[in-house]
This record gives sequence, structure tokens and C-alpha cells, in this order.
Amino acid sequence: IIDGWFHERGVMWPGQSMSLKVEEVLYHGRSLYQDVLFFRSSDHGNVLVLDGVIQVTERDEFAYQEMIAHIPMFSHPNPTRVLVIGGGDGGVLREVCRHKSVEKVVICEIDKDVIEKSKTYLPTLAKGYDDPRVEVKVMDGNVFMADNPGHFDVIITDSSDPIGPAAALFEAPFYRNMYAALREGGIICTQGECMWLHVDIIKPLISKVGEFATTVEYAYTTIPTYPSGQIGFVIATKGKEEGCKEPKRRDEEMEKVLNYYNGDIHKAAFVLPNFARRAIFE
Ligand code: AAT
Repeated sequence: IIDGWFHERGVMWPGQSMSLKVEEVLYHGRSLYQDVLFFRSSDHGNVLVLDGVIQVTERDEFAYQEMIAHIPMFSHPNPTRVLVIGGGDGGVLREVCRHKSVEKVVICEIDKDVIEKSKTYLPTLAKGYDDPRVEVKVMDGNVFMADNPGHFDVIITDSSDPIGPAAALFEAPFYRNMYAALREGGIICTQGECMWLHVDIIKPLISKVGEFATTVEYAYTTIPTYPSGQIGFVIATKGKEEGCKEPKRRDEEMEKVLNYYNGDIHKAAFVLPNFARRAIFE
């Protein structure tokens, strides 16, 4: 924080930086895994930063949480068992729990400080933890996945970037383990970085996952406070030849309360500009 502004500088987005004006530092400490910062910003509500990287602002979090959750959830006809890796703020849980078909949601987050502090400083996200269908495991998602975690309809990996505790979550063995934990017809949706910055991460990941998954696709959302204003998702299926481009269900009541996701933007999210289509799939 310099002169009352937080600057998001990082080697994964060289030469650029998102800056937010800080009104008050709410919490700053070091957990077992990372540097944890919560601050109140002038115009973006409360903000969570891990190892210097913006994870959530209250102003635009819905653009990410709704899309990473509802694209796979609405691509499945009847999701009952859901697993979330990461996502300690609770925002993805909040979105998954909107689906009435869900009977159980397991969340595996590595950092208990993120969970506890989010309950204080990001209550509109952490309310996801209040749902009785939620079961919390505090452990490394990579270790959890390697150890026979059961059978899921949807697995969502809401992870931080591959520098730090989430590095293994961008590697093929983790994807193989997620795939093994899917029921037939199941869907994986993961934080898939940014097409403007990270095709060198996205392309090899997509091709490795394509070696064993039935389908693998890339969709994206716009979000002002993530690097370059966009973030994508790697979406893979087990036994779903048609992939996830078309929603299997629509829920008009839910769409009335959501702020980003609808059935039309679901389809649009898979349509890539030429530079990204070539760089990722050719
Ligand atoms: N909900 C949107 C915010 C995130 S949070 C990413 C979460 O992943 C963090 O809570 C972090 O503690 C957790 N995490 C990191 N590594 C692991 C791991 N190995 N196992 C389980 N959880 C982990 C995503 C922000 C994206 C930022 C884009 N620049």
C-alpha cells in the first residue's frame, strides 16, 4: 500500500497493475500459507488480497462467482453432489446452494484464516457457509483429491493463481484425480486464468485434460478487478459428448436474483475471439 492505494503488481501480469484506493486496513496477517489482507476500499467495498493478488471485491465478485458456479451447475440436468476446492470466501458456496437439487456440497479450502476472516469482512459471500448442506474440510485440495474423495456431479476449483499454495491445482495429476472423482455425466469447472495474459498456461492445460476427459472447453467472464478485466474457466466433462455450451436447464426465478449469469450469457461465454481461439485450440 503506497500513499493510500493498493497496487496489484505481479510477475503473472508484467508491466500492468490494478490499483484500488484504500479507506481502511481491516486485517493484515500471515497465515500458515500466505499473506492475508482485507481492506475497505473507497469504491469497491471490502477487498480480499492473498500474497498481493486481488481475490475478491464486494463490488464485482458476482461476475466471477456466478459464472464459475452456474455454468457447470446449469450444464448438469440434476446436480446433487458438489465439491468446491478453494473458494474460502464462501461466494461459490452461496451460488451452488441456490440450486434446489443439491443435497451435499463439500468445500476443501487450504487456509482456515481465509474462511474465518471472510465471515467477518465478507459476510455477503461467507453466508454460503450457513447452508446445512455444506461440509467444510480445511486441507490442501491437491492432497484431498489424491485420496479417494467420493463421487460428484460437479467439481468447481475456485483457486488462486499458480504461484503459491495453488500451484499443484494447475497440473495434470490434479485434473486426473478430479476426473476420477466424477460420476458419469459429471462436470469439472476450474479457474482458468486470462486469455489476454496466460495462453501459455491455458493451452497446455486444455490439451493435457483433453487426453482423458470426454470434452474440454474454455469459457470466460468479464470482471474489472482481475488482471486485464477477464478471467476464464476450464470446463471438462465425463461422458457428455455435447460439452457444456448449452444450458440443460433454465430457472427464471433464479435469474431474477442473479446479477450476471443467465442462459444467454452461458452460451456466449464459450465464444472466443479469434486470437484466443487460435492460441488455445490450434
Ligand atoms: N472466490 C474467488 C477468490 C479466489 S479464492 C482462491 C482460494 O483458493 C483462496 O481462499 C486460497 O486460500 C485457496 N487455495 C489456494 N491453494 C489451495 C489449495 N492447494 N487447496 C485448497 N485451497 C487453496 C480465486 C481468486 C482468483 C484470482 C485471479 N487472479
